[in-house]
Order: sequence, then structure tokens, then C-alpha cells
Amino acid sequence: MKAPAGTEVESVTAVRRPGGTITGTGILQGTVAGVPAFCEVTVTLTHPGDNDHAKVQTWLPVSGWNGRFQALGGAAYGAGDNGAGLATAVKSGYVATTTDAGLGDVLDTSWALDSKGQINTALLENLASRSQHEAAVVGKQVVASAYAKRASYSYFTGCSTGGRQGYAEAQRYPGDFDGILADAPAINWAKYEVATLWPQVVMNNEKTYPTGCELDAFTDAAVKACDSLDGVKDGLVNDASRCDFDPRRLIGTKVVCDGKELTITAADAAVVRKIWDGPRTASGKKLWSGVPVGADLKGLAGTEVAPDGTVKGKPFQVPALWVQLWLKKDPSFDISTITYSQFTQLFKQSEAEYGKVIGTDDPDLSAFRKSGGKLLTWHGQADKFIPTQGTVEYRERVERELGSSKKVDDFYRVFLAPGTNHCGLNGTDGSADGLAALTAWVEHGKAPKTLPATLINVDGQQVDRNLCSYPQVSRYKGYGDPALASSFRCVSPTRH
Ligand SMILES: [Ca+2]
Repeated sequence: MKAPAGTEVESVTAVRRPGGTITGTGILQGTVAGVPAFCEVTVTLTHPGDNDHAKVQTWLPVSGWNGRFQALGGAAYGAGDNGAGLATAVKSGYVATTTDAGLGDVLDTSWALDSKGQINTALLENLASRSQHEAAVVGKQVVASAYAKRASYSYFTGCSTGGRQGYAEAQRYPGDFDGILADAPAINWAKYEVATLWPQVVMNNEKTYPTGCELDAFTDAAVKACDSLDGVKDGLVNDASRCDFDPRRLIGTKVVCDGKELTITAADAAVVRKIWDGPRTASGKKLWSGVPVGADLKGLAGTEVAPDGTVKGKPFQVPALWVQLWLKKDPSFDISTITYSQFTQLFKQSEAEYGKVIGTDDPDLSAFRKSGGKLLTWHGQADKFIPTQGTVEYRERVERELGSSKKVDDFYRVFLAPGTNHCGLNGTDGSADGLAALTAWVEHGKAPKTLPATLINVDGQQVDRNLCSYPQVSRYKGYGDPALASSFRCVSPTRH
């Protein structure tokens, strides 16, 4: 085993596993049945002087290898897959590799600060980019020594943090993969991890905490008002960016929550308006996009009732931990004390200190294009944790960098999924086979014009759609069953 540049190999082990039913570790879990027998090779790497121990795990099917290599990314603060993704990949015939980068489970941030209370820059760099690259180098070597030949094609797959890792590879290590499937990517990390605390900052500063039930009333009303903009009332908003529903329309509306009748106030509407609008400076300059209209507002505008009966904000842990540990360097920092002006300072601090480290927003993909790589992304338009617009704006920046939308389409395509939550395609019901589309593109030159998907609309009905390649949007033809993909076509948004 040749150690990747800058690392030393601490240990190598190989174990034969029987397969069967595999349950993912940590809080994400997930179960995969019918996994064939595989060989598990574990290579532990360290960066001399950094006192880290990054475990690179590779699962190789004992028989039926499809000749392909797949590396898998992580989620939130976890760098790697928890086993469920590896099992799925092996079941499909892939060799699968992942690395924990020397970190823990998805919400384990015990490594953020060292014993002196300083940022552990080595482990942050592991998460940001270097461990993923090293896992690719190691995994390919394991393949070559186990099967006595190299993989025909190398892929990366991931969502959220995994999606960000895919973009980091395309930006920094363009030769590692032939194809990268990077969904709902946590790119723009340094910005959006502060921006997504905005709903809490708004509620705390306005001293107004709408209940989850009231927040749902705003979302339902907005989706209802904007459903028809795409030509058909089908429980899906195909172009959420055109939805300009004014939350003040609900002032005075009565909603029944837990058997209690509540009246939506002007203060509630003002809070929701600011959350949808997104963070701004005190002088009104826009800092980042808000929660997309249609996304579950309870994700970032969560609340809880304290023992004394008062309602207070309950921030989503991922951005809260980012601000407490990496910005304030104080695990006990009270998020609820952040004023509007402090929020702007935190946003700027995050970008200044970490933009280059983990921002993963460099639009120069020319080296990746030159290497022949393909990058495919889908992002839910009702993503409650990562504002979809950040992915759209990144793709537009790449277009400006490389000259035209068409040039970018040659190797990088984005598909937006209406009504779809974070990494979810609506949980277990909806689905889209991004990897099948990517392999067809890489191996047969078939660029995906659309991405076939099964979505769940607001009424809980399953509908088929062909997701459109951005910037195109789906439009009802004017006839045909709205549950069928064939009743829609992709059009340029200017033709609305
Ligand atoms: Ca619609």
C-alpha cells in the first residue's frame, strides 16, 4: 500500500464479511437486505504531526464485481458513509470506499476544538477536502491489488455534506473521478451554515415564535397560491422562485393547532416574510437566500416550550454547532443572544475565516471539464436545510467562469426537484436514479436531457416527472394526466 502524499499508513486489515442484512451505524441508520458476501479492507492513515487517524474502508464484492469503483461521502459533520450506502453499492456490484476522515458520527463535533480550545485545523481540513481525495487514492489501490486490474470507471456519490465533498473533488482533485453524483450539496458552507440560523435570529429579535402548526399554514397557503403558475394545479410548484406569495395575506386567519384556535398575527407574518426573504444586513443588503417557499419551515424555525411554559427557539444543530464551535469557539455560547448586527458580523467572520477552507464554492471547473469528468446534481426545491438557490447560483457562476450555459451543460448539469425535501425525494416514496443517469453519461456519452423521478405532491399522491436540466423548468402541456411525466415538457423559463 503506497501512502497518499502527506500521509503515513498506520495499519491495513482485511476481513471477509458474509453480507446479508446490513444496518447503518450512528443516528442515520438505514437497513439494506440481500447484500452479497464481500471483503472489507480497512486502511488507517495519519498525517504526521496532526495526530489524526483516518479510517478508509473498502468493500469488495467476492463475486459479481461490475468493474466500477464508487466512493461515498458523508452527512453533516460526518465525513463518510455509515455502511448503508456501502451495502447498497456492493449489492449493485460496485467496489465501495468511504473514509471517516478521523471524525465521528454526523453530529459528533467533539473534535472541533483542541485541548487548548483552539480550532483543530487538521481535522477540519480532513472534512473539508483532503481525506476524501486520499480515500480515492487508497480505494483504487485496494481494487488494483485485490482484482489484479484497475476499475474501468470511478464514481463519487453523496448528498448534503457528501454532495459538498463531490464538488470539492471536482474543484481540487479533478482527476479522481470519471463521474460525480453530488446531490443537495452543502457547497457555500461558510455562508449558508450561518445563513440558516437566520430564522432563529429573526424569531428571537422579533420576540415572536409562530408555532409549527402556524408555520405549516403559511407554507400550505403559499403552495396553494403558486401551484398553478406552472400551468396545472397538481400539488407541485415547478418554479418556486416565481412564487411571491405575501404572508401578510394570512393575517387574521384562524388555524386550529392541537385543538386550540389561534389567530395569525401581523407579527407572525412579518417573521415568515423575513425567513422566506433570507438574511440581510441592518441596511438591507442581502446576505444569502432564505428558506425556499414550500419547504418545511419547522426545520430551521423550530421552537420548544420551556419548563416554565415560555416558548423559545430550538435551532437546527448543524448551523448552531458551526457558530458555537468554529466561530465563537465556545460550546456554551447562547444562540438566542445573537442580535441582527452580530448576525451580520458572524456571517462575515465565517466567510473570512473558512471560505477558502470549506466554502467549496470555487466556480473554476475547467480542470475537471478538461479531465473529461461529468458532474450531476439534483436538489430538492423544498429543501428545509440547504437553500436550493445556493446551488443554482453556483451553477450560474460556473457558467460565467466558463463562458456559456452550453459549455457547462457538456459536463455539469443540475436538476431541481419540485416539492422535494433535503436529500429526500420525499422520503422513502419518491426516487430518482441519478447514478444510472451518470453512468450512461460517462460510459456511453448519453448526456441526461431530463432526470426521471417519482415525486409525492402535497396531497400525498405519487406522480412521475422528468426533472428538467437547469435552467429549464417543467411546464404542463395543457392536456393529459397530470400524474404522468409525458404531460409535461421542459421549457426555457423566459417562455412563461
Ligand atoms: Ca403545479
